[in-house]
Amino acid sequence: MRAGRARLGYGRGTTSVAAPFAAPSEKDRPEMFEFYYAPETISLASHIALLDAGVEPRLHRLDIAAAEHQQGDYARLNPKLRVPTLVTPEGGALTETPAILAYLAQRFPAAGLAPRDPFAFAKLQEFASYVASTLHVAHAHRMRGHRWVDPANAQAIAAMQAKVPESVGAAFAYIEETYQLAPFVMGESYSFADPYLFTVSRWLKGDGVPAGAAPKVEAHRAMMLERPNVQAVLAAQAG
Ligand SMILES: N[C@@H](CCC(=O)N[C@@H](CS)C(=O)NCC(=O)O)C(=O)O
Repeated sequence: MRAGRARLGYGRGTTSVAAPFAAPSEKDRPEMFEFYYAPETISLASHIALLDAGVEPRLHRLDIAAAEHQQGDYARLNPKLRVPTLVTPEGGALTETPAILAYLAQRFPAAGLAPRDPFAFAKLQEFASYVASTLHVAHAHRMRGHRWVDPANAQAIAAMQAKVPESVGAAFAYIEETYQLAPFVMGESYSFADPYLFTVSRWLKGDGVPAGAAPKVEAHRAMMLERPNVQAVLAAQAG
């Protein structure tokens, strides 16, 4: 793990009634966010939203191929053994992309990452929930079939992989038909749906979805690539 200056898990006990010291007062808390990510994963969405919110987190890069997310302090911080994890100045670790995105939108309302109207906010959550629970899960069947069947069952693993172009393609077809994507997912206003869609749309080719199957999504990805925060995050994650 690079950049290991974080006190991993430092927030876990500070809010506990059993903590041996008083939690810092609101004004004394450091405005430092710690962000744990791995390149080319879903953590890209939260990373972009952090910059959109004006937050420059202390970054912690994890090497998934080396299983760094399954070991040591990180495994204690996020026992689900996944990325991303955001450790907040409030003192707690936050996981699950939709939760991180909604938190940033509410913590930094001036960034305009979500509408304030409750129904419009719920529609945004509807999009994020669909991406997390349907699209992302369909995508995971390509590389992570062992989550659902015995990895020794090569036939079952291959059958799950073979279904990915269709299941991921169907999820993108639903998004293509349902959302405005003109220019942003929800229409004229940028929201946290945009970095989220940008991130998963980078998987289209690898998941075997035929080129041209989702032209609005492809145009959205090209538009997002022009945004300085997207470029900055891609450069930071590549470096
Ligand atoms: N529901 C979680 C999913 C997180 C997730 O599955 N992340 C993947 C990377 S895209 C991961 O950490 N994979 C590591 C592994 O499966 O060992 C979210 O939306 O944040």
